[in-house]
Parts: sequence; C-alpha cells; structure tokens
Amino acid sequence: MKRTLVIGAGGQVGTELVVALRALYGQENVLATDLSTDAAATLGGPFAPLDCTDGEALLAAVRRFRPHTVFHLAALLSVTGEQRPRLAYRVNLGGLVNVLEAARSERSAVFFPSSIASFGPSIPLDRVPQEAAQRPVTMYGITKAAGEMICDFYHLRFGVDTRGVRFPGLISHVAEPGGGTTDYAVDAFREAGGRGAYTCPLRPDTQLDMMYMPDAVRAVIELMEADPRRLAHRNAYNITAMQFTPRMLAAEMRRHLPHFRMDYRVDPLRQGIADSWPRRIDDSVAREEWGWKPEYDLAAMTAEMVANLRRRASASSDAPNPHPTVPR
Ligand code: AKB
Repeated sequence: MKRTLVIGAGGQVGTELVVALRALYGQENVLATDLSTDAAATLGGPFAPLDCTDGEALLAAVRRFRPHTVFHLAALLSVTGEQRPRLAYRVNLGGLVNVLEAARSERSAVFFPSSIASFGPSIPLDRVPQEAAQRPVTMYGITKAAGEMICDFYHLRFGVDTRGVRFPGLISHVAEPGGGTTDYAVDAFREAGGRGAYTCPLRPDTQLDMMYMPDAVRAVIELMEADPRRLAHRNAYNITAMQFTPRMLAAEMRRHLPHFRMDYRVDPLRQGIADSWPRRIDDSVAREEWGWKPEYDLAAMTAEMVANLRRRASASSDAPNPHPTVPR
C-alpha cells in the first residue's frame, strides 16, 4: 500500500485530500502534517506538526515515514503574498526546495500545486494554452511559476518524480480558504447562509477559472496515479472546470436562494490581482496526457454548495435559525 505525507494538511485542499487519500491507501498510510496543531483534531489519524521552512525537520519527517509521495500544499495565497512578499517567498519557494531535497534523498514523488496565478497580463488572457509565457506580476504567481521550473529541474537533473497542476480558484464547504483572490466565491456562499447578502471585492464582470473541490482532489490523485510514460508536461498542467463572474455566480445562487443579494465594493488590491490572471485557461493537454475531465459545472457546484449550507443549518436546528435565507 502506498504511503503518503501531506504538508499543509489543515488547509483548504489538504483537509479534503487527506480524507480521500486515507480512503484509498488506508488511515495509517497517510501522515498529515501542518504548522498548526489545530489540524490534528480536525483531521484525526496520524498527524505530526511540521514547518516546511525547517529543512532539517522536514527531512527527518520524510526519513521516518518514508512516503512514496509527498503532497506539498503549504503556501501563502495571492492576497497574503502581496501583503507579506518576503514571507511568501520563504514559505512558497524555500519550503518547496526543502521538500524537493528531502524527496531526492528518500526517492519520494512530489505533488506541487501551481496556479492560474503563474500567468500574467503580458499574454492574451483568454484560452491560455499549456505552453504560454509566464510573466506573473504578483509574488504568489512568481513563486508558483518559479516553483514549476524548480520541480522540472529536480525531475530532469535528479530524477525526482515531480508532478503538478495549475489550479484555478477552488470552491469548498469543508475548510475555509484564506488569503486568496478567488476566495470571494466561497465567502459568497458562507454569507448567503449567514446574513443573506454578500459584498463582493471584485467587479461584477471579473471572469476567472474555478473548480469545485471534489474535482480538484480527484485531479491530484489521478495525476499522481497516472502512467509516467504519458506525462510529457509535468510541471504543471492547466486544469479548469468552469469560468464565471461574480454576477453569474450571484444569479446561479439566486436560483436556490431567491433573496440572496450580492453588492460590490471593489478592493483595488484584489481587483488588480484578478485582472492580471487568465479569464480562461485551455486544459486540453491534461485531458490528452492523463485523461483529466471535470464533473462539476457552475450549476452542479452551486446546487451542492447550497445543499451543504442547508445540511449545516438543519444540524444546528435546536438553536434559533442563524441562516435566514437557507430555509430548513
Ligand atoms: C488565490 O486566489 O490566490 C488562489 C489561486 C487562484 O491560486 N485561490
């Protein structure tokens, strides 16, 4: 049975990836690690505290557990990266090099999540192909573009089995994201279940690529299980599932929650970041090389997100209804 180690397991992707990996490989074969020990209680199962910027501790953890694959998810996202660029550089790139060194020493494979943020405004931002100039203008994007190249370097130079995807914005209802530009979509669902209205920090017509978490988790696992002989492009594959604007999201949400209201107060930092990213990427290479195919579009994702809000609301049905727009 494969042994896997997840770094940054308490985050938005890690929380759901750990559950999926444990279902696949067995509870004891998945070691969840995170900077924060709070994640231990949420995740259950084998857990160790780990700071990816501490190269020695990371190498010791990899030597002890001897994972077949390291899923390296720890990173600062785009908004936090602009506010704390040196920390983003240290965590996102320094942490990645520590992971790659440990993987090289213990012959582990590495999954590295890149992002649509690895592209920048110097190219046409519609249907951005797999191979396009990467000139990001955010610190987060710079660390992702450089991270892709470092992963390729460790593969070509040392034979480390590195693989990655360029994630679009990820939408989930289990763990909150933090510090991202696309987080507005998750926040909109949470606020819909709270006060029934949401003030969006992006203009209503800002189109970005998005994906529902079950598709994202499946993509990670399918890529790491793919036959390496088929993988001509390793770091990193464009993948997407849907494209929408805040206005389109609000309209879809109102099909389920007719009283939901989205207002707009544009945050120049977030808007500037979003305007520098693709409106749509082309994921045909991932489809060809390892059979990538999303299952959720905007309608299916929204229906599930609202159903989950309702489930949560009815779970707390003893208390007075705190979700006035989500009838039980
Ligand atoms: C962010 O918004 O920073 C991330 C991303 C698109 O990589 N969700």
